[in-house]
Formats: sequence, structure tokens, C-alpha cells
Amino acid sequence: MPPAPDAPRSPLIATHCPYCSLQCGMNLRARGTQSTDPAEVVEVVERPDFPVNRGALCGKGRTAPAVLSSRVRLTGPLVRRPATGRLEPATWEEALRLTAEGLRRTRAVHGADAVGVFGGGGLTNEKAYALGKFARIVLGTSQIDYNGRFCMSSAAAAHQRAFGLDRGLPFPLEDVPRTGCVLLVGSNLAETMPPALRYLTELRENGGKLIVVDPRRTRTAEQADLHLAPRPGTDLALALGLLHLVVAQGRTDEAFVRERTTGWEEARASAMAHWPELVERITGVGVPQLRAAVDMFCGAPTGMVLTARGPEQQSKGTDTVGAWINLVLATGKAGRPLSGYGCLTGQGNGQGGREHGQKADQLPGYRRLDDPAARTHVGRVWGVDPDTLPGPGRSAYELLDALGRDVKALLLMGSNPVVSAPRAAHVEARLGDLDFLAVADVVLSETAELADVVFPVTQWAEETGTTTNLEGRVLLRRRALAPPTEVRSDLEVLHGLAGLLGHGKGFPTDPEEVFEELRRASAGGPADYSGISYRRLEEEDGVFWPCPEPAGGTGTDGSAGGTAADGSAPGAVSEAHPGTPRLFLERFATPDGRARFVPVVHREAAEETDAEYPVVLTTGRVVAQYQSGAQTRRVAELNAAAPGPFVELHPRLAARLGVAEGQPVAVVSRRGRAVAPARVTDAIRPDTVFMPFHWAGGGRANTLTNPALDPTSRMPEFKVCAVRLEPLPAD
Ligand SMILES: Nc1nc2c(c(=O)[nH]1)N[C@H]1C(S)=C(S)[C@@H](COP(=O)(O)OP(=O)(O)OC[C@H]3O[C@@H](n4cnc5c(=O)[nH]c(N)nc54)[C@H](O)[C@@H]3O)O[C@H]1N2
Ligand SMILES: Nc1nc2c(c(=O)[nH]1)N[C@H]1C(S)=C(S)[C@@H](COP(=O)(O)OP(=O)(O)OC[C@H]3O[C@@H](n4cnc5c(=O)[nH]c(N)nc54)[C@H](O)[C@@H]3O)O[C@H]1N2
Ligand code: SF4
Ligand SMILES: [Mo]
Repeated sequence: MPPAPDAPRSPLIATHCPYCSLQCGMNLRARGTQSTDPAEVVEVVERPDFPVNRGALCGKGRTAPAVLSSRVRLTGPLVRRPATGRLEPATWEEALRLTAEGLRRTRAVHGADAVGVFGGGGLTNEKAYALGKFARIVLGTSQIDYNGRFCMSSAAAAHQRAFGLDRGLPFPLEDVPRTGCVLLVGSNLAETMPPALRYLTELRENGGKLIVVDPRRTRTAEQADLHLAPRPGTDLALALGLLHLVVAQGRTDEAFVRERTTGWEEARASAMAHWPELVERITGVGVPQLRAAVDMFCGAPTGMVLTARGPEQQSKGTDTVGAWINLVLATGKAGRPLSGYGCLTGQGNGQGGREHGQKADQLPGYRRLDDPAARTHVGRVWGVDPDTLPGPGRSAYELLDALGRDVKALLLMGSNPVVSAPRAAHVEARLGDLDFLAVADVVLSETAELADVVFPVTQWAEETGTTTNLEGRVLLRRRALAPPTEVRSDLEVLHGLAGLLGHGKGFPTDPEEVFEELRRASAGGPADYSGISYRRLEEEDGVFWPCPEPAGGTGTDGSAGGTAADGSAPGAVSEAHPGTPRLFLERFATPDGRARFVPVVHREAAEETDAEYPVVLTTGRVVAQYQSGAQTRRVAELNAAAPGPFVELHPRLAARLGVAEGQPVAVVSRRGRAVAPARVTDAIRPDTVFMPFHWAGGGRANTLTNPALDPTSRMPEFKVCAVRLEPLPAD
């Protein structure tokens, strides 16, 4: 129902997309309609002044208001009634009371660690912070982790190891078009961050080179000057092989290695064991292509290696990313302008969500839970004895695997593991074995369907909060419309539960109040937000952390840094710390300021192919669906574009199996069986099939995936497992 053409235009409210880590800027505007459907109350309007996407949006962002519709979302709390065994409407009071009782009872009978918490990288900084605090001080449990473990944990671990700090990109995206060569490893950003493709297009227009490493010739790989298509799970060998050639050809940057790094000799020795011919055998990438890649990368004066989930979601993801980092260090393409290694983080708050305490081993500000000084600092902010804070808990898959056994009750906020966890049928069964499950979500996801209590929560356009995008840029999302009357925010859920569990204070529902506390908790930590305020974020295009309070700012009382306590100091914003768009230019964040080479050697995937399971399965995304699909499968336009799962396979493999385009195929692994139509394309290696993971039910890719974990990051091996294919009759 568009407003009359002469109706006065409502003001634009600048905000950000609810989905991926690019956090595209968009404006929302009230349509001035009489409609009672929230999806029709606001429209998305271009926001060309926001630098990251300059007005461009992908279809998901453009259609995001559709999920606000009461036709597809949760509009009131649900509880499972013993009489019917079904989820039925309830009041907030009842839903909160039942949850508080469920959590309290479990704790009383089985101990604090029998209560688990599972969070999400889509939650705002405020929510992630409050959730971690809730777990540690209200529940007193160590058993908290989140879906970001499935996403960025390998890159994070490798970042920490090499640079002493983990921020996805150490530079803003605007640097990308000005570098000499980008080596993009296992990212299909043409589909996963479409507006960011512009940075690669501009790179090439500027004469820079693009190398893409992906077993599939994706829309992204089609843009490349050079496309290497290794067998899934072999990036570690590939990176080592390239480093071997760099050394053999005398292309190491000796001065950089000497002055800015440690550990080169061991790393060099490990690379020298990976002969190009051996690497060709492991990866399937020919030696001439390896040489071409080295020529392109070393031939450019500056360069970047960017990784995404391809090389990271492996049971050796940390070492694999480490090998790519070794390559940038050895070639002197790090710690200087327009060069470096970066990870393209995925979820809307994939960066901030990993900094403020919903990760099993972490306290706010990217502090470590096992660091006594960190415990003291955060204990003081929280007003608790640091000795009462639990220690590190289990990682995401290990936590899900423990459900119904050691962990008997779970509070889940912002994830849909029934679709997105590896070995999903097992995870679904574990969830079903819980004594008590509460889920906060915006829609009735497949996981919420299993819950005893479901909390309907507000969405991005209905609440204010901050996210931190893949560049480390902290952004403000603004509330543009009121939620349906029976819908409340995640912060209100935590506030309500905390109150019933004896913590009437400490869990405010106002996001800015939570952010003010987060600033203090993060102050002095690696991810220092203490110099950032809502007021600053309203005026700037985001602020890059670390952003400490300026010296002589405010104390630890929580009053705003950069602005006077009364918020009125003129010019205070300009005196504030400017934030840190570029890291490591002078020194790395290690104690000695040097980047650390890590010696790594190639190893096989946890599950290699054999006679019974002769084909490699890899998994990933399509442009029109987001993650578990909980949100995007509810948007008609997106569903029309990507209506269901499929199995991508090469014509040679299809011919060998006798599979025709569109014919249903059963894909069978040691974990289970999934069925989806074949999509035959020569854009994939003949030894590999690809399935997107956005769907539940019979075509669920994660029925098949292998939960083998990386020993350091505890990342599951989503990108490699062994399967066999069985053609089914086309009916
Ligand atoms: N449309 C859409 N966009 C999204 C999301 C979404 O669900 N849908 N999710 C967001 C999130 S949370 C994330 S994490 C990002 C993920 O963004 P990407 O990492 O770009 O997404 P994927 O499709 O998981 O994987 C990227 C590529 O890795 C390749 N690959 C598979 N196995 C290997 C391997 O062994 N080595 C290498 N080098 N490559 C391999 C796949 O063929 C795929 O093209 O996207 C974000 N954006
Ligand atoms: N096979 C395979 N599996 C994968 C991957 C892969 O590449 N291959 N990728 C992995 C990766 S990188 C990721 S990030 C995970 C993601 O997997 P999931 O964690 O399942 O991700 P989403 O579908 O985004 O789930 C978010 C849920 O929270 C809800 N939600 C959204 N916003 C909010 C909010 O503000 N509050 C609350 N309470 N709920 C909210 C959504 O409706 C949705 O139900 O999947 C992983 N699984
Ligand atoms: S690229 Fe990501 S942030 Fe931008 S509109 Fe699409 S989903 Fe939203
Ligand atoms: Mo992700």
C-alpha cells in the first residue's frame, strides 16, 4: 500500500542490514501506511553515503523487512503443554517463570555446569555481552559457547598465534582496490557479500591481480586472473607449496623477516618439505599454476591474502590459515600499508560476537577467561568476586554433543543448530534428550520447534544496538519501528530471567546502558571499546577498535569517554581517540612486537575418500539464502530464487553414475543420507560434490557432515567429508 504521492515523506533512519558481516548501510523510512503488518510499515531506501557498500544491497538485505511480518514471525511466547505435548501460546510471565524454574531445577539437581547456554554471532554486542555475563554470574555455568565457533574460530586462533590479536581484517575494505594482488582463498563473496565484489572489480580496474582458490569455479572465481581449484581439504599443502616456491626462487623478503618476525627458520624448513610435485599430487593443482600464482603474488609490490570458510572449516583450519599467514610474512606483505592477511568474517556481528564473552574461553574485550588479571577486571565491573567466575567450557559442537548427558538444560539465543550443526541428526537427537530447552528467536526455527519454551524477540529494525563488521568497524543499528505488542528484546528475556533467578540488578534492558558497561568491561582489553559511545556512532560511519578512552578521559565509573559526563562538552568527539582502521603498521600485537611464523605440515582430512565413500562432499552457500534459512526461507522472493537444496556435480561424475540434470540423488556419508536434485556443471572438480546447507529435512547437508574438530580452534570439518552418490528414479 504505497502512500499518496503528495504525502510528506517520513525521515530516513540510518541503520544496517540484519544479515552478514558486511553490515551494509541502509535507510529505513516509514511508509505512512495504515497497514498493521510491520513488514509494510517500513521500506528500505538506499544509503549511498555509507562507505562500505555505498548504497548497494543484495537481495537479502533489500527484502529484510519481509521477516518483520506477523505472518512469518513469532508474535507471542509459546510453551509446551504437557496435556498436548505441543507448543501453545502463553504469557511472558509464564514463559519466564517456567524457564527460570527449568534452569534452577537442573542446577539444583545436577550442578551449575548441567545448564548450558548457546549464543549466536548475529546477536548485537550488547546481547552477546549480556548473554556471557548471564551465564557466568546468574547461572554460574562454564557451559557457554556459540555458533561463531562454526564460523571464524580457525582464523581467530591463527590470528592470535601469528599476530597476537584477532580482528578479521586489519585494514578497511577501501584498501583492497589499491593493493597489487589479492589472493582470495575459499571465499565466494560474489554470493556471500555481493556488494563487496566491487572492491575486487576496482582492484582489477586499477591493474591489480586477483587469484581465487576454490574447488569450484564460482561467480567469484570467474572474476579472477588466476583460478586454482584444489581438492577440498588440501589448502594447507597448497599454501606450503607456494611458500616452497617463494623460497626456492629467492623471493623472500629477508629484511622484513629479520626485522618484523620470529620463527622463520622452522617455518621455512617445514615449507621446504612440500615440493611442488608433491603438492600437485595432493591438491590437483599443477606445478605451472603454482608457479603462476607465485609470480603474480610476488610480482606485485603489495598484496593481501584473504581467507573465508573454505580453508577455515577444516579439522586443520588453524594450521591452514597459519600457512597462508606464513606466506604473507615471508613475502613481506604484512604489517605495511595495503598489505596483510585478513579473514572475511561471516555473520552480522561475527566480529563483535567473538569479543564480548559468549565464547567458552572468553571475557569481554576479547579477554581470556583463564587470565587472572582479566578475571579481576571483569569481576570488578560485574561486582562479583573473580574467584566465583567459572573457567572455560566446552566448544560449540562438544557442548551440543553433551546435551542430555552432562548438560541437561539449555538456553539458546540466535542459532538454529538443527540445520547448521555438523552431524545434525545426532545434534537434533541430543537436543531432544534435554530435560529443558528454551529458545529465543524471531521465527519458529527448526530448533525452536523442539523447545519447551520459545521467546519471541525483536528484530534489527525494532531495536537499537551495535554490531562490529568484518573490518572491525563498530556500527550503530537504530530502531525504526515498534515491535508487535507481545514481542520483547533478548535483553528483556535476560533481564526477566535474571530477576527471577535472584539478580534484580545488572541486566538492564536499555541497549545503551549495556553498551556503557561493555565499554568499561572492555577497557584495556585487546578489543577495547572504551572510547566508543552511541553518540559517536550516531555521528561517524562507525569506529574501528581498538578505541581506548583518551588519556585524561573518564575513570572507571562508566561515564562517557570522549564526551564529558554530562554529555555536553563541545568538540569532545574530535578529541576522542580516532579508532584504529589499520593494525600492525608499526608493530604486531605480540609481546615483542614481531609476527610469529608457525611451522605447519600438511595432513589429511579427518575422513578421506575410499572405495565405499569415493567422492568428496563440500558445503557452503547460495546468494539468496542465509545460513540455516530460518529467516530467508520465509521470504517469498528469496525462496523463488533458491527454492531448495541441490547437489552440484561435474558432468564426468554425473555420466559415470548415470545421473541427469535435475534427477534426485541420495548423498550418503557415514553420518546419514540426504536427497536433493542434481545440478550438473563443469564448474566443479570431478572428484567433488557441493551442497548448500540452508535447508532442513531430507535435503539437509549437515546430516552428512563430519564433526571432526580442529585441535586448536575446535572448528568442525564442514568443508570435507567422504560420500557416495546413489541416483534415484526421477519422479
Ligand atoms: N548468501 C549468503 N551470504 C552469506 C551467508 C549465507 O548463509 N548466505 N552467511 C554469512 C556467513 S556466517 C559466512 S561465514 C560467510 C561465508 O562466506 P564464504 O566463505 O564465501 O561461503 P561458503 O560458501 O561457505 O564457502 C566459500 C567457498 O569455499 C569453497 N570451498 C569448499 N571447500 C573448500 C576447500 O577445501 N578449500 C577452499 N579453498 N575452498 C573451499 C566453496 O566452494 C565456496 O565457494 O557468508 C556470509 N554471507
Ligand atoms: N554444512 C555447513 N554447515 C555450516 C556452515 C557451512 O559452511 N557448511 N557454516 C557454519 C557457519 S559459518 C555458521 S555462522 C553457522 C550459522 O548457523 P546458525 O547458527 O543456525 O545461523 P542462523 O541461521 O543465522 O541462525 C540464527 C537464528 O537466530 C535467529 N535470530 C536472528 N537474529 C536474532 C536475534 O537478534 N536474537 C535471537 N534470539 N535470534 C535471532 C534466526 O531467526 C535463526 O533462527 O552455520 C554453520 N554451518
Ligand atoms: S551483503 Fe550482507 S549486509 Fe549487505 S545487504 Fe547482503 S546480506 Fe545484508
Ligand atoms: Mo559464518
